[in-house]
Amino acid sequence: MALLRSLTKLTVPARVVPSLAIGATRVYSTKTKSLKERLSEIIPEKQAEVKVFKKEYGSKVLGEVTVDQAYGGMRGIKGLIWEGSVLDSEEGIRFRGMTIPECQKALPAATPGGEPLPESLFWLLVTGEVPTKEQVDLLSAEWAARSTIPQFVEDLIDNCPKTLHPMSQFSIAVNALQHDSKFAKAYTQGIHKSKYWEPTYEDTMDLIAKLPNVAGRIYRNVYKDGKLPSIDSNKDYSYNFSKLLGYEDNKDFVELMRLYLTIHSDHEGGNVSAHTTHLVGSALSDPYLSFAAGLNGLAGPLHGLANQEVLRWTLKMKDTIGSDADEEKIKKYLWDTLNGGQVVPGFGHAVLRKTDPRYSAQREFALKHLPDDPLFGLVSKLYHIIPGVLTEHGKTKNPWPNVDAHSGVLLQYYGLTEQDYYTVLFGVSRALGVTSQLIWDRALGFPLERPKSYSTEHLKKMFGAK
Ligand code: CMX
Repeated sequence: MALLRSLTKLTVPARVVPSLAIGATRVYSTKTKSLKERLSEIIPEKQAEVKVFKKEYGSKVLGEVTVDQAYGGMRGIKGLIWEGSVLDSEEGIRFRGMTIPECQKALPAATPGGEPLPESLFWLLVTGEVPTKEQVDLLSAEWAARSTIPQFVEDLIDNCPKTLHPMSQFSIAVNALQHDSKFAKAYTQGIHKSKYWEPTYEDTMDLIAKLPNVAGRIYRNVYKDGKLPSIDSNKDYSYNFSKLLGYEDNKDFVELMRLYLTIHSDHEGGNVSAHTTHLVGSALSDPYLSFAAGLNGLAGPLHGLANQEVLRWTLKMKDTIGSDADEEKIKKYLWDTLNGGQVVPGFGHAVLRKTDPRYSAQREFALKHLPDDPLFGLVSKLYHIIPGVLTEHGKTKNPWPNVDAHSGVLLQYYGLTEQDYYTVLFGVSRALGVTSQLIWDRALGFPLERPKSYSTEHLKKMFGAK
């Protein structure tokens, strides 16, 4: 506690970025505070901004909804607010207005010119501001100080059978952490709704801080001897997570983890994990319950589980047709997958219509650190073959690779070959994005989410169909 108290006193200058939600460029005070202090200043400003915006533009129309969209997974329906990031179908993701390469340039890194620290991305997502290195260090120390998990959660994880999928174990453990939810406690004690964001923030900070210990424990139990080192309070989040996984001595792996945790964090609000977390949170379920629900969505093969499926599919292909198979053999293997009624994992996207910049960022990393890795060579070859085959197949609206097409090859290069575990890494990162929005959901007083549904019979009557 003494450490936390002294941390919140530190002050250093902050820089400025555009506030994307409403589109205005906002100049904030240069006097620096802790994240919570800074947030306490920004929230009333944002509340006022949204109030004025809604008053003037509240009745404007965002779009219409067709019957096809109602049957088609609500694709393209504009009905959500998400402050941290906006996805453009051609350009890809922007975090608070910044592209991935812009983040790589502007966000503080552990070493000059290195990958951004995910702590800095979290600060950006929550505040809309690029933090200084001192602010980021403050956050690293605060997360390390909050990282311990209760004994009963450790026991719960230890009692899971090794055969239970790591994502199921992850979800169980996050639900169990809810035992100490400050939001749930404050709600029971009758907290005023104007103050909801504060215990939400506290839960968010605790939750993120504890994830490496949860995820690390699952990894050590399922694949290793169950013994876990302790977190180093002088190190950053990614170093500590790498340490818990057993990779802290490989500085390139730690850098990969920094990049990985940064780019998988947020992808606007409509994807399954983000939308689920937001939806469950709208019932005032606390951040643990909300995020656990999001994790269950991330565990689906059309979403986050695709990262394990990609490596599995690629290695199976390699075993079946050989690592030096020519283009014709690869194409035949692809057609066999498609004709077997299966998807080619790692390709396609519900919104994107070009190569995912998160894929490109990982490809850049591979070109820098593992240019001669044979599996990277195969992944590069597939990048040139799969889009053509998917286009010829004629179904997918986007034949280009998504984030999941590249992460496995990087992880296996450094020895993290346990594919079933890959979605857990995605989940740790996704917490940064979805919980920063939960803070804003409560700060902006978003209500219970409740869209309207119809039965087919009702729709048919509505349009006079037979
Ligand atoms: N391989 C084969 N068929 C594909 C395909 C792929 N990679 N991507 C899309 N299609 C098919 C769809 O299954 C659909 O077929 P039906 O008409 O028979 O139902 C058709 O093409 C149209 O789909 P779409 O509108 O282009 O794509 P959706 O928005 O419905 O789905 C996604 C998007 C990601 C689920 C889909 O592209 C897919 O299944 N990709 C493979 C799995 C994957 O990589 N998921 C990870 C996405 C990123 C993430 O969330 O982590």
